Amino acid sequence: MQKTFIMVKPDGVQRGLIGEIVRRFESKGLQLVGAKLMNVSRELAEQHYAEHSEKPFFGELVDFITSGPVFAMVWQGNDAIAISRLMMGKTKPVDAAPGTIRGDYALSVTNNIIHGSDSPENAEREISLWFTAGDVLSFEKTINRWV
Ligand code: RTP
Ligand code: MG
Repeated sequence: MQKTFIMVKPDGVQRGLIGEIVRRFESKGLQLVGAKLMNVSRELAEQHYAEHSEKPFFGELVDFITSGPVFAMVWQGNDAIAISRLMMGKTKPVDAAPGTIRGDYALSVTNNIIHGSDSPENAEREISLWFTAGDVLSFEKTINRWV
């Protein structure tokens, strides 16, 4: 069973899309095992996006992620990382297919609603960066056998 870190970015929170995004993930059959609405410090944003620290858009990206509350989550399920990335859609608005979250709701490469871990290594790193171990639960959903 794989875990992934998913975050509704400040634009998604402001636009009232938390419920829609949680609904899509729940409908897919993934299981929510951790969640919190929170403000993001510059330090946390810089650590989270450390791999992009040399990119020209880094400053804008950190400004954006720290601009308002985000909804941070941990979801689990078979192939949760790849499935979540498919549901999110591509980074560039012109490549994000209709039916995906970005394809349906985002027109901007910066204001793109949602973050999801892109590899098992990054999922592990991001979950431990955003959550303390005790805030990620371990419990069985009996409906799992049906999906
Ligand atoms: P994320 O990490 O937020 O889930 O997005 P991603 O994997 O689809 O894209 P990534 O390459 O990791 O880039 C991280 C975020 O940086 C912003 N970005 N801006 N101006 C640009 O060319 C540019 N490229 C990327 C996006 O907000 C992207 O989500
Ligand atoms: Mg990324």
